[in-house]
Amino acid sequence: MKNNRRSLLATLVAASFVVMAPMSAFAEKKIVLGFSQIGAESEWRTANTNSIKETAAKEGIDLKFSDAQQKQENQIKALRSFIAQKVDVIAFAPVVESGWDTVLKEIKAAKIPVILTDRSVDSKDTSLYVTFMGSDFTEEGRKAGRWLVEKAKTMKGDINVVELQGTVGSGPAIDRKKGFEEIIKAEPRIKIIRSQTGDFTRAKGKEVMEAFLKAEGKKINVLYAHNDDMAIGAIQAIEEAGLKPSKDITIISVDAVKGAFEAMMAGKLDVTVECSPLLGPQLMSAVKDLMAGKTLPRRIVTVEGIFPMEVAAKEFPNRKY
Ligand code: GYE
Repeated sequence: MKNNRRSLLATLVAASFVVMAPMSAFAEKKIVLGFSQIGAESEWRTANTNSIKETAAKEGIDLKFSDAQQKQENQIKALRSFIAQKVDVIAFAPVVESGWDTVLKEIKAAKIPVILTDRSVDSKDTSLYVTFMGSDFTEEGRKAGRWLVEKAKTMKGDINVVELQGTVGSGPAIDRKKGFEEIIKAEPRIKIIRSQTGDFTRAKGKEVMEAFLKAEGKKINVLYAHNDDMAIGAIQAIEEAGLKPSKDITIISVDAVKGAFEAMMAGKLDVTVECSPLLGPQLMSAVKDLMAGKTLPRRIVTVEGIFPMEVAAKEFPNRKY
């Protein structure tokens, strides 16, 4: 009898293990994050993708990563597939600002929280997303403008600027233009004589700079590029036209990727405004906070600086992207 009881107890304990095992596996269920990336148009974007993938792996978050190849329609498709997969959280870097309301409403109806990273949307209904984390692009434009207004003190006569804009309709292109224009107004000698998109890529930056040089030639004193990749492409065009970057044309850009530091150390780029792509850690911690029921701040701004050519060699070893 005693033995029987013992074996019954043993059976019960064993059975409870069988029941417990899948339960504990359930308790450890990974957070599933759907992330829609813009593409791989620049050094910045590659560093951003790596930061997100590496941090998700480190934090044990199950990342469903989708690359939209610079197309909004691909991003919308990816977002809809995240709804179908019932992910826990959706994050994305919207390629342009407009045209997201319909899909954002679908996500809201599915009760999935949305985090905007890097770029924002222009939706009037701000309840469609929880937070926007990323840089202040207007301030980046202002920093570029302030550097030029200061530099103008050492320059004579009219200062003709050509501008390479980022992707049409994107937050950074709109705001970097706005911030720059706001500041250069203070110095009437500074004039933007041509402004066109180079789509944030080296190839397009080079192509458009060639066209600027054909049309304006030696009249060009300054190039303001909305990112380093376009500036690097343009440097090639300037050299191929027989001119000297930085000496004949002052060059200002944004991002502060390693390629820009190399160009500064070679004396070909004058200054780059920092824009950090290393958003992985703050994104993953926001995802975890959300899942733990915490409230996130509506706006999380990345802190960043500006690097002129003179400090490039000293700063280069510290650069992480
Ligand atoms: O400056 C550019 C990239 O959205 C801040 O996108 C980002 C921009 C970055 O392609 O290099």
